[in-house]
Amino acid sequence: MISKSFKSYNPKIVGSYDSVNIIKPEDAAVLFKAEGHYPKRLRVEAWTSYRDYRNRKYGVLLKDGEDWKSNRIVLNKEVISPKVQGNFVPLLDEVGQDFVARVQKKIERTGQNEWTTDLSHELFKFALESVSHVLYGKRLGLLLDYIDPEAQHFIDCITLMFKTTTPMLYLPPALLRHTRAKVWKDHVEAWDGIFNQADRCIQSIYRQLSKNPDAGEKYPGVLASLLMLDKLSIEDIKASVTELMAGGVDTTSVSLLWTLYELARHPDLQEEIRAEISAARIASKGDVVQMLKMVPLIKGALKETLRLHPVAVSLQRYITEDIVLQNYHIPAGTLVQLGLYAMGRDHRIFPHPEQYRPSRWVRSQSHYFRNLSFGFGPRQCLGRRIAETEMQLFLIHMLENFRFEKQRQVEVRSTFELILLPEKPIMLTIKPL
Ligand code: HEM
Ligand code: 2DC
Repeated sequence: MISKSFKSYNPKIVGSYDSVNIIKPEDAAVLFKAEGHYPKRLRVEAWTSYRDYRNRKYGVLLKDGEDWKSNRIVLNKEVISPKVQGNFVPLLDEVGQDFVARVQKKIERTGQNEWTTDLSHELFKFALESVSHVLYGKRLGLLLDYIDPEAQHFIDCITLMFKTTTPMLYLPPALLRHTRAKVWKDHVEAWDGIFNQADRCIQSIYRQLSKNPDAGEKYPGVLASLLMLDKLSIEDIKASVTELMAGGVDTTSVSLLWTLYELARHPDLQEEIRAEISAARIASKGDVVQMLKMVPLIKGALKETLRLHPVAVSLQRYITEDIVLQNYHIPAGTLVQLGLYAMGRDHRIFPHPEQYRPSRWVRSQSHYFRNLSFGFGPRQCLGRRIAETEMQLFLIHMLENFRFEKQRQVEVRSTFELILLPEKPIMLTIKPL
């Protein structure tokens, strides 16, 4: 018998919305069974308002309903289906190797056989170089000494875009726009910078393809594949490719920084993972796709990083049917939020949650609705395959070449700038092996 009932009054008060909040895997399972055929999450009004204001199409991130579904099905085949991983691996492997060479050069320049630094800016460039190589099949040259100022501007715009989104979660963008608030102006400038740079990249591939349409043997990248497939309108392709390019920078770079931070704090674990990598390197005999199937600890480390330092503080869905959670009756249409950060640190769900233990994902305990960092189901992260492959290859190359250390055992916490970021710079010492 159900004793309690949750009612959504939806009072339309500025700066507030009703939601039911959960953290348990069992509740997550009930939630995702009730997400319907067109799963819908909390709408980020700042993002839709910008597109409405500039008359730009929504990409898959912001679309809903049948329009979302039909676009997403086409994109899935090119971006997240298991068969495309083989195409991405050589592209991402090359960027990973170049990053190692760049770090080696930096170490040489210090003259001290080590380099102590806040790697975040280098990681932003690495992430943009990686996602661009996959999307466009071309290098931007961000790991060279002198880089295109436009590309650096793009990186700065993404950070500003996330930062200015946060206040607009609570104040309606329409209001801020009409009162000419600075946060709205900055937000518009940030998206303008993002769209201009993405437009330039997309135009250049489009022109190249119309001049020379017969495809060679080489994988041409996601954008060219979508254009040749001819299943989505050019405007739809542009909108989603822009979102993929923008979504591919801060997310993976920050996760990699957190991973290096955790490995610097756990030297024994670092050694253990290095041993796994060298065994996999030998056993796979130069086949990198094979090699990625032999590194469970690396994969566990990335899951562990995202458990303690998730990019998204929560997942959300509007449920499409009535459900029961914790003996509460929740009516269809209610917004339900799953607190990812809270779940990752709850001792009832993850024993000794404060410990960074990649092996917990390899053996022991149940993983039932616990691995949710990229979301769940048909609406999960579209960039997941790119992100995972990029991060795994990065860690493989970096751990094959360097040791990571930290000065003092200071705890770095997270701060919310739409995505979760380290609250202060993380200083690492990098030494050649
Ligand atoms: C959506 C996490 C990297 C593009 C999402 C969602 C999460 C997430 C939690 C919402 C999923 C849901 O509601 O179920 C992450 C994490 C990343 C990452 C943890 C890396 C560590 C990326 C990358 C890209 C990307 C590299 C682009 C290449 C997107 C897009 C969506 C999305 C386009 C919206 C998908 C849709 O609405 O259909 N991501 N993401 N993400 N992400 Fe990621
Ligand atoms: C932020 O209360 C907190 O992957 C809000 O790559 C609820 C919310 C809604 C949507 C979430 C957002 C949070 C965090 C950032 C996410 C976003 C959906 C996609 C986005 C999780 C949890 C992200 C970072 C995308 C961004 C792509 C964009 C730059 C084009």
